[in-house]
Amino acid sequence: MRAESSRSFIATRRVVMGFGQLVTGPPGAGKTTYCVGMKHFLELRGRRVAIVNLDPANDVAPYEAAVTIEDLISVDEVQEEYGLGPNGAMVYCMEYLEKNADWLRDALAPLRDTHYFIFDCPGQLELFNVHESLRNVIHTMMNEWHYRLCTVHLSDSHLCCDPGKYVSALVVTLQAMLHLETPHVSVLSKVDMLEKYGDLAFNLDFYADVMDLDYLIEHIGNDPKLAKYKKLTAGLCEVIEDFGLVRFVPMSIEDEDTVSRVATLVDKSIGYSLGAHKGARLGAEELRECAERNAEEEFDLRNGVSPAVIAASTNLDIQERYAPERKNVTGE
Ligand SMILES: Nc1nc2c(ncn2[C@@H]2O[C@H](COP(=O)(O)OP(=O)(O)OP(=O)(O)O)[C@@H](O)[C@H]2O)c(=O)[nH]1
Ligand SMILES: [Mg+2]
Repeated sequence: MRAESSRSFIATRRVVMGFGQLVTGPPGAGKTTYCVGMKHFLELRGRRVAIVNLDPANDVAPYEAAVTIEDLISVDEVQEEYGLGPNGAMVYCMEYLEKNADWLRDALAPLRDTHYFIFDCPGQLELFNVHESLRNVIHTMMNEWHYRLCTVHLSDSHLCCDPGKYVSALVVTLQAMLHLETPHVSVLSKVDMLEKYGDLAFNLDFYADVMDLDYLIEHIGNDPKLAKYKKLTAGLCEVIEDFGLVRFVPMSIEDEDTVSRVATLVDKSIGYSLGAHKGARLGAEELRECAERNAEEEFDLRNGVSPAVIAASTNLDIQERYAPERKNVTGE
């Protein structure tokens, strides 16, 4: 009798899960390009991937979306019907999506058991930093529909070339992490362009690891054009350091190693490696075996080297490939 009731308890807990990434970031950060590149990367490794377009202004997307918000609402229609500007219309579209979240649930349902989702999100900052609708839809997906989602937040690496812009990228990224409350991988996109973008004051790992920001404040203080922002920058840097949450993974979509690094971090953050879609239906014993196997494989791959050391050496590799060496944080 007891065995039967515990079996039925386990049965009710085994729900079909969906897995995926929400791709966010400011306009032009490379979100749509990333969706196409990551789909290609994962498909070559045998994963079935569906891109979901959640950007109602994405009229010439370079992919065939499995699901697109344009079947529900489009920015052009809203602008025309309600006389709104592009920003207001986008906010309206997200509120409409929230009110019609069932549409999204039904559109994803036929694919969730077989496909991994990549959600191409709009670039309007307030939608993932302040406004509630997109966040509420994401939370409904995670908490009610049992999706495991990781936000991949892109910031264009050209922002590293200007200390003020870099600090603003840190603030926007932190704000998105705190607002969306999902597992989060922050990416510095387009690192292949670093050399063309101009001079970096410090090595790439300084920007990627968000090292001691006092050096950045000092650097701003030494520049007559930026000196007046020193106090403001110091205040913002203090907030960022107090939270201690923001780190970036440098990535170029054409560089397989860097894309692989992002994919691995995302998989770990949502437990995808634990038997993929089947993970939701594995028993406790199978899950334990799966986790042990993953840990062993990871240990072999790292050959006993700590993740922090691996990350630092990878950043140096990327720097060598795409940007001439700069000062280290001590300015030498
Ligand atoms: N060199 C280089 N260019 C890139 C990379 N990723 C994206 N781009 C380019 O950056 C530009 C903007 O990319 P999109 O993917 O349209 O950016 P987005 O974030 O989707 O833009 P919105 O949807 O307008 O917010 C395009 O010209 C891309 O080709 C990259 O890794 N390297
Ligand atoms: Mg786009």
